[in-house]
Amino acid sequence: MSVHALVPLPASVVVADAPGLPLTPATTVSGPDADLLRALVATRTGIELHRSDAKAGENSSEIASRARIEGVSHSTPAITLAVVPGGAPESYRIAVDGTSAAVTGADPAGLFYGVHTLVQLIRPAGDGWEIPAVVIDDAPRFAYRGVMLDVARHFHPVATVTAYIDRASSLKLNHLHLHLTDDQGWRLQLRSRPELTAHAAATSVGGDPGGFYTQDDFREIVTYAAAHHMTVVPEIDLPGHTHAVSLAYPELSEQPVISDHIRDTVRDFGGGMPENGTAYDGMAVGFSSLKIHDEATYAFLADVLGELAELSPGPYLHIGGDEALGTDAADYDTFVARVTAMVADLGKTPVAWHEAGTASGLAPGTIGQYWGYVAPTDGMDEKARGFVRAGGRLIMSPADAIYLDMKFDADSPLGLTWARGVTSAERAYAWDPAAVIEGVTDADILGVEAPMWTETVRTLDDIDALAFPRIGAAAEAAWSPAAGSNSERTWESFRTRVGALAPLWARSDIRFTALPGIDWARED
Ligand code: TNX
Repeated sequence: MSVHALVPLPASVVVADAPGLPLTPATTVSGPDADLLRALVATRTGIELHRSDAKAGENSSEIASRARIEGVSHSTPAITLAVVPGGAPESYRIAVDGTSAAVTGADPAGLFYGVHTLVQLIRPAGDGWEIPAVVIDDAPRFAYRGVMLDVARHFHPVATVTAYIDRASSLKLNHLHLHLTDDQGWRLQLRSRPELTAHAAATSVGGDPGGFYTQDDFREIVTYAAAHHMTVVPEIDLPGHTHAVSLAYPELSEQPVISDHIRDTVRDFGGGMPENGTAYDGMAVGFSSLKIHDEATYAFLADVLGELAELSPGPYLHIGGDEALGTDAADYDTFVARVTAMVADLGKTPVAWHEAGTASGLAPGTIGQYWGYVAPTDGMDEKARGFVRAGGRLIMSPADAIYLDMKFDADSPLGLTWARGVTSAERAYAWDPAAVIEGVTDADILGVEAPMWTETVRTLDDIDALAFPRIGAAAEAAWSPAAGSNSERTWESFRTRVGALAPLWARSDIRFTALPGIDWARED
């Protein structure tokens, strides 16, 4: 038997030629995350597992061994969950036989991932359900495994963000990068600068409604993410992508720089020309810039970044830096040096898009996010290497592979095509993070992130349609052993494994797109 519906592929799977564990209402579950597992099993199968409670004073490994013994001696199928410290961070082990399943995580995140793997293993057996007999040992390749959601081009309410956290965390992704500001809107309420959301949050692309997160909303997202072992990485995109700031603070903004690209975008996608002080609802990029030589800009950023650092418990603050086409190159360098230093002084690690890698004076240790192609063009690889030279590492987000906002089908109204046209599931899969930039190996790579820009994306259904199944390829690039190191780490295997997740996704209300090339499983 193959490794069934496992995505991302675990480091080691040994399938036994033996009966699996029957899943019935009599099957018991104990230990931390028992309620999570019960909820997921109910979604997948409709079965309400029986919770066997801990005895007074028992620790988790005592519960595990007692339940194992009880499970064997009574032949009552038993699932035990436990945290047993000692292994690699986020690692877990699953051992399933005909009477018991034990999931042990090296830490709470590892246990959480083990539970999700166990749920992926569930399959129909006769009239019921079972978990096949298997031993899995698993640990991540990269520490940073992310998704990005652009809440600026279209605002997405808290409920959409938490639903995306559910989805991403179930695939072992552990960072949620929120692109909180752009030309079209400022989406985070700040006490120090209330004018931002008062004047610059009302609309989205295409004249659609806008919105913003109150501080409580933002804290709710951070807390929900943490409960799913995800860290929020907030981004304030600077010094370009800042037209919205001109609605609240016109004195901080340069006049828009109108290039041929802007004229072409208006011709192809509609929308008006950007005009300072007026909400921008088009899709052009690269026309706006903050004033680089005005101290008021840095007073503004001290407030914004300072408050964001307070609100955000995670180690990273993303300062954007992409497509600052309206900012002179020398000014851009000055700005990047100054703002990455501000972030470092706040005790956070700055993250920036790869353009910033060329800036002399980049704060040491700044993380770069590469968004060029799998085969780099236009010196984007050299820009990315600048971060490594400055003592930082890279987050790999190759646009022609894992930009989830690229079209999956030329005829769908969803998505864009600038990154080498339609991105098939196979193209999303067939790349390796350490084979993109010459000289950049696993040690230089912090991880992998799949961005979702939302120019064309209005709803959770739109997000699902674009993200699924290609997000599975991104998760595998981030978590699984490198391509070539495992016989199942191939497109041929992935297309079967990811297709086998269709029933789980359907029952979880994930509106995935049944892309061609994948063996979609049916369960009637
Ligand atoms: C490029 S990738 C952008 C975004 C757009 C995106 C659309 C990057 C750092 N910037 O401003 O939304 O393309 O795919």
